[in-house]
Amino acid sequence: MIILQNIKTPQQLRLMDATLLPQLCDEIRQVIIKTVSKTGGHLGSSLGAVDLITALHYVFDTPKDKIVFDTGHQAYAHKILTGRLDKFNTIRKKGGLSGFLKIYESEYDAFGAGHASTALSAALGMAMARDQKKETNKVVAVVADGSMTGGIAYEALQNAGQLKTNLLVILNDNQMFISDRVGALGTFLTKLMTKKYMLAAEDEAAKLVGKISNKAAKIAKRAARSILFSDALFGELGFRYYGPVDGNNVAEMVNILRQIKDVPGPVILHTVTKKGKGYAPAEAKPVKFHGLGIFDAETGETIGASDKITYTGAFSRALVKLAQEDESITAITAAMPEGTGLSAFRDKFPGRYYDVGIAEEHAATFAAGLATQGIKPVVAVYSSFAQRCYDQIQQDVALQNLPVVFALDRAGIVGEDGPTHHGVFDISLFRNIPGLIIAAPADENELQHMLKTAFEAKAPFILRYPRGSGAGVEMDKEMKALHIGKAQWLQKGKDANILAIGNCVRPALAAAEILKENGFDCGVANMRFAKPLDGVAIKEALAASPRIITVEDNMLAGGFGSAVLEHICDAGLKAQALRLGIKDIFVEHGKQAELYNDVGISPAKIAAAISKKYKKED
Ligand SMILES: Cc1ncc(C[n+]2csc(CCOP(=O)(O)OP(=O)(O)O)c2C)c(N)n1
Repeated sequence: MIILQNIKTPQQLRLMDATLLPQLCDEIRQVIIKTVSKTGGHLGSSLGAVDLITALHYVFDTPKDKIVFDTGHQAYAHKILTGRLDKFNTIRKKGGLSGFLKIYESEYDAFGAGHASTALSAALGMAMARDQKKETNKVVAVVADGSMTGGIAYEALQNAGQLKTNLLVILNDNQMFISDRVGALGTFLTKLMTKKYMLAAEDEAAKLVGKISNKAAKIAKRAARSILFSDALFGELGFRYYGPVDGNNVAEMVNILRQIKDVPGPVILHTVTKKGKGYAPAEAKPVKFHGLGIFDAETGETIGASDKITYTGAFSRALVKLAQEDESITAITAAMPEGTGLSAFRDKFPGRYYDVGIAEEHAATFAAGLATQGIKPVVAVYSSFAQRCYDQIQQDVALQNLPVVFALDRAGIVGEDGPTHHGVFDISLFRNIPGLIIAAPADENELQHMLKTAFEAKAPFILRYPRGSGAGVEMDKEMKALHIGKAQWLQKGKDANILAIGNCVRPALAAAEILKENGFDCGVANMRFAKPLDGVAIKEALAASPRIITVEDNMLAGGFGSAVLEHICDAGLKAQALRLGIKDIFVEHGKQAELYNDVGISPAKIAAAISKKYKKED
């Protein structure tokens, strides 16, 4: 770290001799590899963007000039170059740096993100604010090819074409999403990359005037490009297109950025980079190294992976099994075949599998369309990304009572990815939709039965389950459909009863054990369904004791506990109630278990809350 240790700010970077930039980029890469091997994180995208980010901070006057990173998972070099090198080893740890960008973490983080495809809109807003205030700073959006598949990116593009303000969009094309690239946009970008004759034509144009002056040559180059690409997609949308250029060549990036920095109006610079650049294991296996846990930096081997089946794995297996028996079952992912466990389905049933790109809203309505024709679609999506499709689920699916299954993985607190990724809103968000069923399994075995239930329900169905290992329970050989809206009593208590849902059932049981040791007889019901609720079980709980406790890994506002209270009120029942779940805060990042403990959903914390509320009243 000969050079990097002396760079505390981008201002210092800009004083450096440009010839040293390649070495600086190497040093940044070494820091990223070493750190992420110990913390886990988004490695491949960040390594690929090092040179591009270094060139941006070298050429632009940050933080006055604004750089908006889409999603933010590729921006580790940005953190390192903007005064956070010393804290970089805390990344993704509780109290440490976020794995994404946050406007309250640094003045250099112009805009926070975590969900894809927002950079163009945010950057355009900043550019228009600048114009309104008659300021002169530059605004740059850095968007990768995957994030360009999200609908909001096009909404922004067409708006930018209309507004015609100065805005530079770096389209960072690494030809990969998390998984292999999908979609027609990718084909279009590849076409641009392979149109070598365009570059040849540009050189010809430059040669014609090259001897006259450098400036003239540059203008000729630009003219050649804008003519050659004038009929391309971006040109039609009002953008001037430059590229493709080698985004992993920092010297070339500095040159081109200097050339186009002052070009007026909306500009797209198409950079081509390699995911995992500079780290052989990540270059060889870009899917594995997109985002991963700790690993051996020497070999790239993962360390300490659990051999218990995950909820995702249980879903994946159950789905393949069910699809073997029913060929109308069809699976849809929004660019996450590995994360959602659909890759096994894809490999087995390629004709019934769709990866629609980072387009959750489209995925939902596309599934609705399939369902109108008798297909049984399952949309496998992370809970947090499903937030994007409230309208589609409400209007296109539920209002028409179409039997689409939404498998919401990563429901609850997810851990290190933090507040952009916690799936703690879905019960509140979707519970108000008439006719929609919301189920949550207490373990991986129940998950497989619920998936069968979902396909047989003939109604819109949300199945939500958490990130990580299952409980390690035995898996039944046969899947059976459950009674929709029926809870399961695990034990009934005389002193109080916990009504728990999904991932909270086991901590609730453990809490009841702790209370029992203190002579407090607490029952537990696995409620299974947040909608429809089991009114009979609620009545039974209140018959045993007026004291009930609801436990959920969702926001308390409008969540499962609220549903129980609504039922109690509407049914004219009387109860003393305690609701445990996530209070009115955004949960930060950290280890899943420590965050659950922080929000009060751990056996000890649940037991303590119950003791506090009810024991004193005795
Ligand atoms: C709305 C939304 N859906 C899904 C994701 C999960 N996700 C994170 S990065 C990524 C791939 C992004 O691909 P690209 O923009 O090409 O960036 P790269 O990782 O290749 O650098 C996906 C699907 C997300 N962050 N946001």
